[in-house]
Amino acid sequence: MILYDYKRAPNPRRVRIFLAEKNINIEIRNVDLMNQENIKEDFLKINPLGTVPFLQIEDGIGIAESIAICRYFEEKYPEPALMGKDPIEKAQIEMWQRLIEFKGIFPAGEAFRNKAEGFKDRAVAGPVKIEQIPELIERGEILINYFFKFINARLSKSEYVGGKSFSIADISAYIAIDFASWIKLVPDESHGSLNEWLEKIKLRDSINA
Ligand SMILES: N[C@@H](CCC(=O)N[C@@H](CS)C(=O)NCC(=O)O)C(=O)O
Repeated sequence: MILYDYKRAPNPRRVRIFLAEKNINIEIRNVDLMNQENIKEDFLKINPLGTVPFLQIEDGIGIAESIAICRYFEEKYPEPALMGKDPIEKAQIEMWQRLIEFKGIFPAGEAFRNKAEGFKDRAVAGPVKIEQIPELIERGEILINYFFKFINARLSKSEYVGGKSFSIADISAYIAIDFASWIKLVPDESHGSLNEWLEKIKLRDSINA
């Protein structure tokens, strides 16, 4: 089994943190996104989407999408549970996880990829050439500022994003906030609960995975 990865990219990091939390060690292979190795023929034969993370389980069986990869490991190694234990917990964690992707990770990606010089014709991940649209930078930034408020409000009522315990929703929220910092957006002191939570999350060993 091989996990295709790129150390500096946000989505593969979600999977590495998830694996570290569960103490799972697997072979990891670097795909050099900066040199566009992900859209060269060799990698497209492995994952036609041209994205990482990608988990190759065996010949002909592979999984793209960070959360689908995490789901596979959660099913195989249920402890510690990072995607909920009972129907309510599972649904709530999934709800928060999805909200974080839509309201945090996607806008951060949109603002970053439409802004960064190095992504001129790569505004969307993968093999299709897409030009940058400068207006999307502002839209992404507005949405991220709203995301900070949204998640701060949640954390003023809940110890962790998904509920009473650490979960995939915290991993995704941490990654969304880190990704936003790439375009210099950070939650200021008005987001007290969010900043307290951030300090707590940074203490976890897995976070440096
Ligand atoms: N929704 C996918 C997103 C995967 C994705 O966009 N990965 C980025 C790295 S964070 C990538 O592979 N980029 C390739 C590119 O820039 O062409 C997931 O959660 O895994």
